[in-house]
Amino acid sequence: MQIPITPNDNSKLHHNFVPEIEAGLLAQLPYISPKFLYDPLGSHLFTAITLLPEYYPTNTEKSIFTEYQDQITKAIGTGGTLIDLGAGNCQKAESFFNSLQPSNYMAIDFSVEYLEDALEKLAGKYPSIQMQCIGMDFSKQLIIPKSIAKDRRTFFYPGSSIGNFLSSEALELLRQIKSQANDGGLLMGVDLMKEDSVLIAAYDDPLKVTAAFNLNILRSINSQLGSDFRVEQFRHKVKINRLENRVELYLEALENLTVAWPGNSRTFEKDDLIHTENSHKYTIESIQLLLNNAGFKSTQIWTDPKDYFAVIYAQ
Ligand code: AVJ
Repeated sequence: MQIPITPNDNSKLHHNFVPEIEAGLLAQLPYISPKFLYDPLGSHLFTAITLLPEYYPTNTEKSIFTEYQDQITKAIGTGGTLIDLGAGNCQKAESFFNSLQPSNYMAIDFSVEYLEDALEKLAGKYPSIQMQCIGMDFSKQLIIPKSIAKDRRTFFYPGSSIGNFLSSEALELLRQIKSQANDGGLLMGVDLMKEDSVLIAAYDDPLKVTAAFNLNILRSINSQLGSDFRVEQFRHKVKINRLENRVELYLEALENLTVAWPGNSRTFEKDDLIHTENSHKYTIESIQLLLNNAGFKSTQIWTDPKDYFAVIYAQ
């Protein structure tokens, strides 16, 4: 059987991330971009996070998708191209295939190896949908290749991944989505601000899956940079930043240490922090304002009974 995946010249990332990683490690307040969390092991650890009962975003979003599937489908309409931003294992998009019946499905992710496996399985299951996958770091710029159908595009951005961005970056990404949607729109999941105890349980879970996910970024960096980070010299740390409306993830040095890589090194003292992720939490008002500023004219919003999470269709 022929599997209708159209390989794309862009389907592999050839980008050199060394300068970007180095700049973060040498900064006064060191940081690593959260996109490096998603190496092959990290992608699997993230999938494990989504299965944790404490990690409410995934199960709450799913319950909203299920409860309001008809309304969501009606808002979007059938056919057209479905563009999945951060597709991962493509499961969320698949749950809309039967109702939305897209003609084309384009899966985009930073972690392309994981994506290719997922898409190959999917293509066999839905022979009537044209499928493409592409490895892209759309945190820098979102460019839909010319080869992708010019018809109505629905961008699918679930899971509140928008939360990784500062509001200026989120605004820029949403503008780029709006300008490439043609007369389509954006179906997005957004995590809402809530009490500390729920956030802490979700980001510092008792099984320590999130700790493993966060610590694995050091191995991911070792393979990108050729550095010699030792995972056992760090611990996972979570802070709630109420001023900036976000959960912050860090790796804290457990002892004084030096990390070296070709051409450079960095010394850390005990208790020094490496910032690895921001997960911004919105209110209905703040996300609506952001979408309006990005050029979206109308929004439809669905939430769960506890107002933990919102699903939004914006046009
Ligand atoms: C994939 C960015 C939405 O912020 O909740 C989960 C990543 N980090 N646990 C989030 C994450 C720690 C997740 N996003």
